[in-house]
Parts: sequence; C-alpha cells; structure tokens
Amino acid sequence: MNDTIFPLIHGMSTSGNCHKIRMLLEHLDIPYRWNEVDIMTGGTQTPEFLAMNPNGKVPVVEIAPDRYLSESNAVLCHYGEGTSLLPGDPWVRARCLQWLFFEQYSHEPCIAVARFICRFLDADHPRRAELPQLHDRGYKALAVMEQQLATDDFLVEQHYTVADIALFAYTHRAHEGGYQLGEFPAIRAWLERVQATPGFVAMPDTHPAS
Ligand SMILES: N[C@@H](CCC(=O)N[C@@H](CS)C(=O)NCC(=O)O)C(=O)O
Repeated sequence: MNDTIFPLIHGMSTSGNCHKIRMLLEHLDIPYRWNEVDIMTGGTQTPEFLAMNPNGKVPVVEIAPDRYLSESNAVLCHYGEGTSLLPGDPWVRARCLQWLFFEQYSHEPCIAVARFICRFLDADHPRRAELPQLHDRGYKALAVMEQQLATDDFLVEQHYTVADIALFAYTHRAHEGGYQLGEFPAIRAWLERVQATPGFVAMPDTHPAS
C-alpha cells in the first residue's frame, strides 16, 4: 500500500476519544499515520484544524485526501464495518450503537470530563466544583455497565465489538478523575479481558496537573 493513502489520525495520545481509534486500527491491523495535536495549546483551534473539523475537536481522521471524519464513535463504525467489531445483524448492530450513544451521552461527559478537570487543569481550578455532580452521574453510568457485564463477558453478545472499545477508553482511566472501581468487579474483570484482546495497545500515562 502507498504510504500516502494510509489514514492520518489527528489526535492527542492521552485523549480517550483518540485512543479509541488507535485501539481499533491496531486490532484490525490497519496501517495508519498519527499527527499529535495538543488541545491545551490551541492545536484544535487553528484555521488549518478548523478546516478539517469545524467543531474544533480531536480526533479527526483523514480517511483519504480531503476526506475528513470526526466523532470518535463514527470513526469506529467506519473502520469496523464488515468486521466482527461491528456485526451486520441488524439487532446486534443496533445493540452496539446503543452502547456508543450511551457512551457519548451518559458516560464520557461525566467520566472523561472529571478526568480532564483532575489531570489537565490546575489543582485549584474553579471547575473542580463540578466534580461532585460529575461523580454522581458517572457512577450511575458505571452501574449500568456493571449490570450488563455481571452476566456477559463483553457488552454485546459476548463478543468484542466497537462498544467495548468506546467504553474501555475512559473507563480504564476513570480513577484519574477520582472514581473508585472497587464496587464494580465485573467492570474490572472486563477491563482485563479487553486488555487481552489481539493488538491491544495501552494509552500513554498522563501526569497530574501541577
Ligand atoms: N464527541 C467527540 C468528542 C471529542 C472531544 O471532546 N475531543 C476533545 C479531546 S478528548 C477535544 O478535542 N477538546 C478540545 C476542545 O474542545 O477545544 C468524539 O467522540 O470524538
């Protein structure tokens, strides 16, 4: 394959939303290129970046020259199509989508945002006041996952799918946002199962905000 047609991921390595794409492409053994973008220094707000994604957020994937796709879970579906990660059966597929939408509406806005506040902002940042409410809502999302994983090895039909990738990304770093997973044994066992899947790649560590 010509190097120029490998997908180009514009992403920040310590972002869970970006790490989802890396997990998926590594699992599927799809070659790709990576352009590191620092959201903390305005990397997503330049005219060049906004031309790729007017919403000013990573990840953005250059699928082909001048063809850009943003929204991490849309990218999972694009590359998961035709693979076991996004089954073709309409019911199973809809169950995967159910978890992807859950992740974006009920999980990521609490668990990822709490991690962002704790790890990426100053220790005395006023946004710390949001943490109690975020934790309250985040624990409810974790309880929903725990209920499913108490009986199933993976979130959908006992198989590793895009649903597991999407929810692994921030769940495995929930502690960085002040969450304790001690009460969630099924989630902890699932995290280990995901880490044992072929091609699994770990997300780089973040350092606490100074
Ligand atoms: N719904 C989007 C969320 C993307 C997102 O929030 N990206 C963050 C990093 S994790 C970002 O780029 N923030 C920069 C900004 O908002 O300026 C997705 O799933 O891709």
